[in-house]
Amino acid sequence: MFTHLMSSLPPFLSSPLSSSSPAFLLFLFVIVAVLLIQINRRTGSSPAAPGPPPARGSIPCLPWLPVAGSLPWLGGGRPLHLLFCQLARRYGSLFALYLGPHYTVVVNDYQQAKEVLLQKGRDFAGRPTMVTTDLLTRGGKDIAFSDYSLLWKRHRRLVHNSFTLFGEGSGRLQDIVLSSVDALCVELLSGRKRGFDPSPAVTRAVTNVVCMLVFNTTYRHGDAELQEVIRYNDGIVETITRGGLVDIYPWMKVFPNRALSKLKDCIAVRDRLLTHKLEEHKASLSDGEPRDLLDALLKGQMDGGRGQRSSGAKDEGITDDHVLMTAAEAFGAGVETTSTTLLWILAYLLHHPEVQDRVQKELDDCVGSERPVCLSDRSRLPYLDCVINEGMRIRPVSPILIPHIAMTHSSIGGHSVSQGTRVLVNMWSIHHDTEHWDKPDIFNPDRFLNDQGQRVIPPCFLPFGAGPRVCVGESLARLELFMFLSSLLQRLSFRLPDGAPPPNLQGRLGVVLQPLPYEVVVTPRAGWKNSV
Ligand code: STR
Repeated sequence: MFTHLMSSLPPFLSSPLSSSSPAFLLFLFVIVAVLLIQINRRTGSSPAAPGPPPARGSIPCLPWLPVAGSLPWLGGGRPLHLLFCQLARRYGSLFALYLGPHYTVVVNDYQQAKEVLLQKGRDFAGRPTMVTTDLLTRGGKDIAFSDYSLLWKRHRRLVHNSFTLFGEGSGRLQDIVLSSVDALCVELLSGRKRGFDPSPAVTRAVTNVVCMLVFNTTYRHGDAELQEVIRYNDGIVETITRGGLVDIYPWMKVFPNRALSKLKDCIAVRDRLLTHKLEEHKASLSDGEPRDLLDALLKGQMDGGRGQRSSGAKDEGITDDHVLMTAAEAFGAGVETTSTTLLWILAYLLHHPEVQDRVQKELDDCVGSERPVCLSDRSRLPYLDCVINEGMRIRPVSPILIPHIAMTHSSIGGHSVSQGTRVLVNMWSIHHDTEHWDKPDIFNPDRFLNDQGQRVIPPCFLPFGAGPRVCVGESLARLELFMFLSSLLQRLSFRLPDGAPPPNLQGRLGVVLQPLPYEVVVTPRAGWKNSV
């Protein structure tokens, strides 16, 4: 890491000491160490910070070095969620470590997660400042990464209200998904008969749905603007790995950094495109129904602005920047999470053809092949819902959620936690806890059904998080997953290419937990009357 760093140091740092000399390395190390110790003192985050009663216990904390934090003790290489599970077995379900300079408490157990997210949700609703997400969100003008504040709450409410316009009651999302599923089926059926990677087609279809929802644009296959959107989005996903280097070591941003410049380039492309859409929307905004999320946000911004002005705090309202960042985030989150979840579920269906058969039987019995599935069929398709839930349990797209920050002095499980401490909730370990789940590593959708065949949702199933920071797009995401999966399985069957091994289920942890690429063979189902 340091060799790479040295080779890219700016000229003013490489003189008078040669950038490759050991003396320079030592000099750099000492400067950084001193700085970090200072920062750490100022934030006052000591591992066993004595707190007011009743919380006086100290959380077991891994050793740390001023620069590398606890990382040298962690046995590198493993994805963080799995590493945390391993550490939880050694140190207990609640432990602390230094991620770089940041004292971080990790929660691995349902009761403690409930405390952090729900019972003391307000205490822990803060977000840390991170280099990459600050760039991505213009310093926290979004929902997911911005710190807790009154403005954030108002902004979040606006986004929530705008989302409900497209949810359950409106039928809008249903029509949008149905229109893009046709094209997806055609594309999947034209794939190589010997097997192909379904990921580009699925991502394209989901991107199309989200474009329609956010700025009311549909793209034809191969459209240049759609390609550009997919390219910049991929670039952001690739360079914004949560817990990645720059976010652990904020000082690294002063060095030339290829990932950071790529991220900046992608953000510039995104901003150009979205600003154009925003201007178009402003120019054509009418009093009627909002055409899309951007319209809804603009209308809400105007209403909210009025309320704001009357309370006297004029410049603290929801600005154009907020609207833009919300649209960008709804877009990024909508694409990444839904496409990844669909690809995980497909991967598991290839491992369990009997589950696919059972979903298709349920669809045949309840919907048939004469008409498309619609949202109102959902209550009659319990098994399909269970398959979606089991997919999100066994491979949550966000296995350690987004980091939380203690906004005040508080406690978890009787242990004191001082203000400013980072808190990570390891949802992976909660979703794989043998105390709550029978054979958690097995894909078994039936665990979401009771003896009478009705759906049950165990309380420790929290793929969208919970509390004040719960995913604001949860119900849209569930609707979209239902519409996509039901429509696909009604029309098509998925199987492994002859002789191919089933998909690797380990996954790769970046900003979301993605399946590794795999191949499928897609065939049309007999009886499906559509043109596909
Ligand atoms: C994906 C790429 C992009 O263009 C924009 C975003 C911003 C929102 C992010 C999203 C990302 C990845 C998935 C996130 C989402 C906010 C909530 C969601 C992190 C980086 C999850 O928590 C899974």
